[in-house]
Amino acid sequence: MANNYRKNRTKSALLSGETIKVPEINRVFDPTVVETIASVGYQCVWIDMEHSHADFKDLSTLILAARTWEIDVFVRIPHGPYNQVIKTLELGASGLIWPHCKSKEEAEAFVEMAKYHPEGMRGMGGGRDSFFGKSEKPAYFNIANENVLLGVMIEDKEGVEASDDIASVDGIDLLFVGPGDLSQSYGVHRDPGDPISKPVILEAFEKVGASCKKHGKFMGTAVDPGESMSMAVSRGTTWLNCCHDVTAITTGYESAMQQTNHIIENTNLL
Ligand code: 3PY
Ligand code: MG
Repeated sequence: MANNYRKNRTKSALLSGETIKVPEINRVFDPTVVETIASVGYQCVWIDMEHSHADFKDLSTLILAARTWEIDVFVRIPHGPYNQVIKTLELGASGLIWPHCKSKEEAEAFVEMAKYHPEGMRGMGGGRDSFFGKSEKPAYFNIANENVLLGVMIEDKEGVEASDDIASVDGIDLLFVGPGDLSQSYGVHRDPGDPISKPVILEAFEKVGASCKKHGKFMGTAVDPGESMSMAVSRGTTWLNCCHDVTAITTGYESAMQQTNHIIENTNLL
């Protein structure tokens, strides 16, 4: 049974040098959104439980939908207690993103909660990811530890200052720069179209990038396709949150309205 553990394809792709495009679901928690995302070729999806109203029932349904298309689910969990970590993993998430990480100790505590012994002390449950407890032990513990992807968000001055120490923590795979909160932390206005262009943010970004490089960790960020994305890619970012549900829906509906208006205004009646 343990050998049937669902492999984390996104983590393997990152390890083999690929750059991952990550669509976010932040507000519309319907399995159809997951299926639509998978149908256009994304290999994973990010579900936000930090800012959103999604609950664990929503998450369970979304993960099932993702499994029908064999895509990975990464969940940005609330900056909160241990139970949020293990419940999300037991539902079958391929990885977790911990917001507002400010220190090495915090990153270590996160790994401790999310990995089984000997890498951590994750609690023993009997969820979907362990075939409801029927997986073979200890093989399952090793496979779960190896497959889970753990990311921490660097989105505060303190996190940038500690980025070298944070990146040195075993078990952390990804340092993800959140340009919105980071701008706030540095007291600069976030330009929505170009959020990492401000010199102080770019400098912070480069510092985090250097820490990732030094410790062999992946770097991620969330920017719409544009100048900031080019800056991020040129500095070694291989995890790109590039779109979210509300933007995709808005853009699609807006564009259809504009095109329809154009046709109405430019078509002569026969
Ligand atoms: C931020 O920019 O603060 C984020 O959290 C992006 O996901
Ligand atoms: Mg943030």
